Amino acid sequence: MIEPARFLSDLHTLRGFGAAGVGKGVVRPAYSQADIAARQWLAAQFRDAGLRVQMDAMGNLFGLREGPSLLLGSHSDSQPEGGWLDGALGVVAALEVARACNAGGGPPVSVVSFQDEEGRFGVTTGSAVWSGQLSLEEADALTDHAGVALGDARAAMAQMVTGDIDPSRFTGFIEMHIEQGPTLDASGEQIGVVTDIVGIRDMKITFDGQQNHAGTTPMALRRDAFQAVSSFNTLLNDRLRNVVTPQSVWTIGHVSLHPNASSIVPGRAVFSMQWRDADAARLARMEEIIRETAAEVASERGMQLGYGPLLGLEPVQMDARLQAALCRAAEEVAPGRWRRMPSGALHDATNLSRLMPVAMLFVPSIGGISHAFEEDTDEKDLAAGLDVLFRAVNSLK
Ligand code: HGY
Ligand code: MN
Ligand code: MN
Repeated sequence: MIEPARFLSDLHTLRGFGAAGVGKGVVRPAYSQADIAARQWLAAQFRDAGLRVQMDAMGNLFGLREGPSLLLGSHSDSQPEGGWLDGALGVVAALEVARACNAGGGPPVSVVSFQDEEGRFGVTTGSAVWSGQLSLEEADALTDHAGVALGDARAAMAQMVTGDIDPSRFTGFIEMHIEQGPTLDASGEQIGVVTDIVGIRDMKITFDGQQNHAGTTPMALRRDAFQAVSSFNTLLNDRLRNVVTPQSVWTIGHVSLHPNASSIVPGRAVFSMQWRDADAARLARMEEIIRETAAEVASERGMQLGYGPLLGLEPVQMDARLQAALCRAAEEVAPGRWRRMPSGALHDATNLSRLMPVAMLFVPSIGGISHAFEEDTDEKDLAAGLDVLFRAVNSLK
């Protein structure tokens, strides 16, 4: 049987790798010392659960049952400032269910923690490579905001790598996760069964103007890269309004100004442009508007315009049979207190849907907060989610 106390204790132990900030915050980006230490600890737990530990070249960590098995898991890397549950919950719940199934004669369950789901280098990078969406060579060339290449970063984990893991050994994938939004918390419900996951596009945009003296350069003569970003943002918000729905989102989350000094007109701005929607055609229309607006601002303000690679994932549907198993289990554990819902956050399940049937379940996020140190979930809800996962897995025998 599952042991909720052991599961919660493991979650708190995992939080200890990279614990930071207020509340239960975590700083554990992909390939950092904290991430490597966490994966070493997870590998030991997988081994103790009777699983065979394997890691591929990207750093995706598996605990394998022999023969065909159902794969459960998520990721254990974090955002630059993250919470203790985003990803970690799905990995530790998978470990607990695998332990219970192995010890109690349940169905064969394997466990995974994917690498760089949080996109230090890309978008769900580890599972994108494992699923064949991205080659290892392409991934190695991706750089983080500090200019470090993934190929160099992953060398820090090389001693743990054992080799490739063949996806065809798995019969399906279920990922448990926090909702990371306000829906379940606001409605007082305990479980969300995911119907589909939105699509995403992400690229870096560069405006190159002219670095100059902030005291002597007349306003009319400036080619100020920050002013270009500011104008782009205002125009874009206005123009996207005609094509988006209330569920469409776009974010400029990282801006790097050069040389970033009070008395220098910034000559260069590099910023992240990310947008998400459930409809691939709308994602494409948003891209057109983004590129048109950037080109217009560049020409009006005398900027050179550059784009990084366009990264993205398509919107995907969850598997009907696995979803039905989760719905039945949710009704047993939380009668009348669960719902079907889409996911506005990205997950490794998107990439795995190319390889096998996938499904996801959510538990509430207090105040709808995630990708922040304040991220949290009531431990009763964490335990309820674990119970739903365990029951669903057993019903799939
Ligand atoms: O950004 C996301 O949706 C995910 O947490 N990586
Ligand atoms: Mn996550
Ligand atoms: Mn996340």
